[in-house]
Amino acid sequence: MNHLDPVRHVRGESQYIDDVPVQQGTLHAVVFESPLAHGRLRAIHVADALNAAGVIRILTAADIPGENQIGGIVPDEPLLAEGHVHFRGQPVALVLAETEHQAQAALHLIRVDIDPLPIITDPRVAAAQGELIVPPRTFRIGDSGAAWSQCAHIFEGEAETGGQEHLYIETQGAYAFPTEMGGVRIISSTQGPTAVQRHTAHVLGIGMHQIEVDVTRLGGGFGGKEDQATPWGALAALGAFVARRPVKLVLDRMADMRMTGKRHPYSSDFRIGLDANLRILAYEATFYQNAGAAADLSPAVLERTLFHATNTYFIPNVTATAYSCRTNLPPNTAFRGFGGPQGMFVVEAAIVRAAEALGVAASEIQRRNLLRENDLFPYRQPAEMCNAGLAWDTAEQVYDLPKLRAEVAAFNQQNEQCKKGLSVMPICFGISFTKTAMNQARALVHIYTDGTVGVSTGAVEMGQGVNTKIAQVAAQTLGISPNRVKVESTNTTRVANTSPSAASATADLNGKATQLACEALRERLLRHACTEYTLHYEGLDIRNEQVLSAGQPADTTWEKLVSSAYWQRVSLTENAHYATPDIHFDPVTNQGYPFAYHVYGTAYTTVTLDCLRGTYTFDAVRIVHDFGESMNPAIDQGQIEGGAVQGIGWMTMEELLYNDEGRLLSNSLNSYKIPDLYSVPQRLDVHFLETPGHPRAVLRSKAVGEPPLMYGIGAYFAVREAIRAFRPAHQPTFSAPITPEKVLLNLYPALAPTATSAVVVSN
Ligand code: LUZ
Ligand code: MOS
Repeated sequence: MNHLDPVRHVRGESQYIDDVPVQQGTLHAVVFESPLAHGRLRAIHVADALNAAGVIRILTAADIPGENQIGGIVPDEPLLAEGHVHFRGQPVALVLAETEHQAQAALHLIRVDIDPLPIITDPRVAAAQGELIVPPRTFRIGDSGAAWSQCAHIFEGEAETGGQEHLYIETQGAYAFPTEMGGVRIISSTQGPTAVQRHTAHVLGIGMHQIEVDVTRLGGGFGGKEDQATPWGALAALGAFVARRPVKLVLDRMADMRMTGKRHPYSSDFRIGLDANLRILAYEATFYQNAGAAADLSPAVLERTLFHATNTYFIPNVTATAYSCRTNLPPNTAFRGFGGPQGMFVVEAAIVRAAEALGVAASEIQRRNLLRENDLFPYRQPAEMCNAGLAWDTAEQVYDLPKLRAEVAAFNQQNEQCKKGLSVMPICFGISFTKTAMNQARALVHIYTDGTVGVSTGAVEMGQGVNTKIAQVAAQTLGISPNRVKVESTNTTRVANTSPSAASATADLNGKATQLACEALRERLLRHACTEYTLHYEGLDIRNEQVLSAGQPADTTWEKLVSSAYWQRVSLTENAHYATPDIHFDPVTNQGYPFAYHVYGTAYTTVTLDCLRGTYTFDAVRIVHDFGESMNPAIDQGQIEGGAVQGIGWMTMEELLYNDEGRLLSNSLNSYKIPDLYSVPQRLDVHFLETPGHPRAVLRSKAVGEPPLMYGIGAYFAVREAIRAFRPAHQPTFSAPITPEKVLLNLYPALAPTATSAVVVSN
């Protein structure tokens, strides 16, 4: 089945927030941002701006009727700054005007008095000063301290990964409408409609039942709208609540880049110990997460870093500790992989450090330490239905690793100015929200009297194709054509208390709920058929909209059956609840069984490096991926391709830069480079690993959202290999992204800037 949306997308018919017809009386909102990264907020002067043409109101923290608080895990984030400012771009005031242009013009007339305070942008500096968001966490198995004495080889080092801008094509935004009895209806570009509802109710000081949030689709989310759609929804709602007029708030691209958080940069230390046979005996890692100025989702991201600290390897003695460090940057947030990629980069760096020092291929160490069936992760869940070895072996066979290696070696022999590099990147990713309670979903299914079907769930469509999958589940379970099924907007009034569409788990959770609802309806209709047409329940079925009795067409069709059920007053509506079975996790002991299952895979990345210019081209990324029994291979392959390229961008060209004043320098697409047609791999192969899938995955079709991003980590190590082909004795520091500039500095260290030639960036 094709993805339902792309035809509408390319025709421009799909509706995003900015396409919603503007209602008469709508006010346009823009946000006044803190011009400083840290300080005491003494006064906000709005009188001049209030006199500007078209300006209706300017709202500050003092206008908030409820509590000025939108923190999720930790209540440390005001909706509008009060008393202090903690990052540049922090919302301070909301201007409401008749037109967006008038609102923008008024921004320049607002002045604030701020007494500057010291600014921290570096997570290690924050940790040294005790600026932690939550107490540090440690995952431990075995006794790494005692294991060092048994190691034949021990290596240590540091590894850094940068942030990443989500760059969803649709920027953040919301459109809020006052409703009767003091409520608000919000159209929001959010992955988490319930989060917008809950926080808005809290800010307005009213019940959640007074707030309705509706989401048709997003133009991309990638984690950036899991928590951080909330401020814009709440601000628009605040405007609508106070002014009693509709309020539209859509960030322009540069405002979005300045004001919103991104993937967390990490700075980490590692120590790895191996025996004489290259088995990893011990691993210690310390992670410093740059959380930004408020907790947001950082503690959960930090936890997932620890869950994935050993990637797809079995290591018997592990101590991994993580610090969530408060800095004066916008609060960093969920981004595809959710801390997992940052943890996996460090263990891969440790393996590469060992391999380079020992003069063996990194893949030799990787292969010998792959997880096997029932090996324990440091959090004590066993690797069950473990496909790590199968994915590795299949890649070797399908893509002929020895031949690829020989080609790279031959090329490097024959070329001096260009060098090739090849990396192997095996991955393992746990599927479920690590907070067990979030692994629940509901589906509300209506069958209409003409036999068409409406399905509502908590799943948000953001391009990933979840609506198509839900329509498939409903159609397959009911025995009807997907053309009869409509997946409705995600709406908090129809389906309540939803988890965000996140953690790769959306299709599993909402698809399973849809399946349960449709199974109940199907059974009810078949029971009705028994009495209505005097048939035996055993052997009754619906296939292709035909009722079958013991395999033979009965004298009724789907349409007739539905209609007769209605006239016999049989309910054609079902609401089902699904909660992932078997999972649990204790955040005190850091042990349990947190994941429904794991997804595995292996990627080979080949790069050609121009050693004169420092530029590189990815020749090929060759992937073997564990889809289970894919229910939609076209959508799933698209997720793998997109994820891999997004990961390559993070590891190579996407360089997020803040200066010491906490000002974003890479603040537009002029200065922040993402993969385009010219920089994607020339060839991207995806091989479907043949496995029976997993019973906790919807229709045994495994989650595909986040795991492929981590194939992109291979891009970093492929470029590093190519650098070392040019300068064999050189061991670059582990610092991603490995931009062409960093490549050049590694190829020609004499080019490195001295203190006196430091780059000056003007305002
Ligand atoms: N969001 C969340 C996530 O709240 N919990 C998670 O475990 C998670 N994992 C991946 C992506 N988003
Ligand atoms: Mo996400 S990083 O699954 O919102």
